[in-house]
Amino acid sequence: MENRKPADIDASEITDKRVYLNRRLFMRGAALAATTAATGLLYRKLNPQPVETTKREELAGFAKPTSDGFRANEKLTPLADITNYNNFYEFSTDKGAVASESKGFVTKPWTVSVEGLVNKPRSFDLNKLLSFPLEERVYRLRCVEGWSMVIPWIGFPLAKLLEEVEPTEQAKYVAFQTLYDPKRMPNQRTGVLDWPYVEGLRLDEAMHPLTILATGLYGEVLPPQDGAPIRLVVPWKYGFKSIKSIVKIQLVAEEPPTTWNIQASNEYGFYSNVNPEVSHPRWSQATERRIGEFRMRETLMFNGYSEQVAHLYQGMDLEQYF
Ligand SMILES: Nc1nc2c(c(=O)[nH]1)N[C@H]1C(S)=C(S)[C@@H](COP(=O)(O)O)O[C@H]1N2
Ligand SMILES: [Mo]
Repeated sequence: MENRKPADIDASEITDKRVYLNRRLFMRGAALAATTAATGLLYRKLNPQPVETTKREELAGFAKPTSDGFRANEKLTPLADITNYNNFYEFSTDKGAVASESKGFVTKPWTVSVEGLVNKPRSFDLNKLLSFPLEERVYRLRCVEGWSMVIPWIGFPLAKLLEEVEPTEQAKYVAFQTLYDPKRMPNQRTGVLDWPYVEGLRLDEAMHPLTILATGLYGEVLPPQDGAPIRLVVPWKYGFKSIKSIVKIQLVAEEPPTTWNIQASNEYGFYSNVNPEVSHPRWSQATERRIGEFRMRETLMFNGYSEQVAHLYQGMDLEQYF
């Protein structure tokens, strides 16, 4: 694939591989595929005004930070690590085995039903979801177990989807649900968690511009192990809030139940904001190890997104609401 000219790439192949990405991102993918100067020139001739200017190499080393927090100024975690060190209990509790256990996970057809306290409840076909304008966001992901990654997600703000269904005045929280289908998610045959996996956000957290629904990463469609075809990403919260393979989103009036809180309520609270000052009962949350590094890093309040999100929790006791 890398050595072929864009003209050699079969149209159906492109549709299949890139169907999740909007034109802007697809163009960048095509540009990256053109490795020689000659094909690069041909590409530029055929496409005189490419909008996307970020090259993968730039992203990997020198992603410039943005004041809105959309782009972290840190080296990206290699794709191989992002796709081979996963938490996704529906497939395996072994982080190294999720990739192989989820291989071939069928995500077509797929619908996400958005319902509850809304004026316009609606089922969104995956194609409709993929037609939302996609953006690339480089976010830190901090797992509650103490490791972290820096991931170039592709997705759209959750707020865009919620605006379409018009939450009513009564809606105060958003509840999310993963697919329940033990035939396709074999580890759901075990009782390791209460299925389906569920998560929740307060409505203002859900509407925050940093909160996205991701459909891709590293310029490619989201691989099964990372939550295909659509998963939540809330960069200032511990990784487990980022629920994968979502099929249902409900607007509700009361704080909804969440999987890890059901599992161990003294260890995992509803908010689960990254907070180096509040320890997990069995370990400190003050430091983390970036995957691929050996040294420990200091964990930052709200995972480094204080400037953007601290106001959401003003006046709240974060030890009580952990
Ligand atoms: N449905 C579902 N979503 C899930 C999980 C899971 O087991 N099931 N694990 C969570 C945890 S604990 C983390 S740290 C992140 C990991 O995301 P990643 O594998 O893409 O890095 O996914 C979260 N989302
Ligand atoms: Mo996690």
